[in-house]
Amino acid sequence: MIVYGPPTYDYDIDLGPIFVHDYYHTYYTDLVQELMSPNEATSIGAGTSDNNLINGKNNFECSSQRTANPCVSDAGLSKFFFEPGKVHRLRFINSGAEGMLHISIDRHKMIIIAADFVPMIGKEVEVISLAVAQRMDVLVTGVGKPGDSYWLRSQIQPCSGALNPLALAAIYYPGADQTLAPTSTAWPDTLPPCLDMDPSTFVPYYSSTPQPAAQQVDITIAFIQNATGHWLWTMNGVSYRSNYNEPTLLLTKATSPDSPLNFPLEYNAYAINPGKNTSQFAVFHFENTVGVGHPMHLHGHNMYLLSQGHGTWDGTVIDTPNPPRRDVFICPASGHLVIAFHANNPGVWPFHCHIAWHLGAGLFIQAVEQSEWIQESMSIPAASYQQCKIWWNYTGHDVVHEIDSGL
Ligand SMILES: [Cu+2]
Repeated sequence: MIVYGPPTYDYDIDLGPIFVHDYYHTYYTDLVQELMSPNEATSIGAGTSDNNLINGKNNFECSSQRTANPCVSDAGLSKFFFEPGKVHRLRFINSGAEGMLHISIDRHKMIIIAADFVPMIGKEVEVISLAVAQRMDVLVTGVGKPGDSYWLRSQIQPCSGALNPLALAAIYYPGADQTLAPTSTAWPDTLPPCLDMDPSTFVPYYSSTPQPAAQQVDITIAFIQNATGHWLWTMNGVSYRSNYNEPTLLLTKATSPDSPLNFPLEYNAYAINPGKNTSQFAVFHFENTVGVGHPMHLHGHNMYLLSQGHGTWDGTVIDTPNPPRRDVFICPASGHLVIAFHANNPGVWPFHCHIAWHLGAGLFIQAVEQSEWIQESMSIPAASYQQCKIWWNYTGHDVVHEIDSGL
């Protein structure tokens, strides 16, 4: 789905969404069962992907399959078409499970104009970094001539195991022989692996600066073995586990505004109530004790980046107006992430790592934002209640097989 907002930069040709992602020939539930198992002592929750795709395609050598599945070798690559001298808009989406990507187009520079749908002041680069769940819109001028062809490259970063880390797609100019593979060479990739690009890359087009926060939540991320030896991710010592029968929003509604919110521990619920009429900004501060990074995604908001890097937070923040603002930032390996957000959107908002098996093994919290607003002035739509009733009825006579956190 493309949402057309007010245009910030002109372009000639919209090539539409381009899905880039790692790909596994094993089902999620089988992978997560294996990764959480007590036998996986050293996995830190990382699987090995079979392939890396661009708009659903990349060649694969079936003899390298680890499990016997129906398979066609060299099934083909995605193709894109550029016009000489025209400006093309490419809308990259990392819809993968784990792999962080570096993406580039041989001989063509890209101008970043949006990150996670937040319009940015145009920034020219040769390579972009895209973690799981991140999106980036770029403009590319057709510097080739008729008959030319070039590679579009998407490279899984070395923090993830990958049988085929490089995905290729072909870009053809008019008159090019589409039966021939391009022979172009890649830009040198000088971006550091498994990290967001430098914060100076992202200057939001519409300037906005967070006010001092009235509330700060500190969260420590860890990877532990529970009593049965299974591997779980924890946030402040608790691994998230969902209970579909008792939704957080309904529990919030059922609590009187005068009473404290009281959720089961495994809900990982944090009340965000920085005040209705005073400052309405809140801060989340993550310390990652594990040597693997996490693309942290907050629902319902664009976040302001305050600090991000290796090692523990020293308390300093990006103290410039209009800091980077988007909805996924990486919390680096053995590092920290500090973000601010405007707590003016009452609701129950997930804040989680977007790596599938980290989320599935509990790396998830819920921000219960402005609970008084929810209790006093929000109403639950009848259709939502109806869904709950159908679910309650179903679980009254059937057991739901749920081996992960439920997310
Ligand atoms: Cu993670």
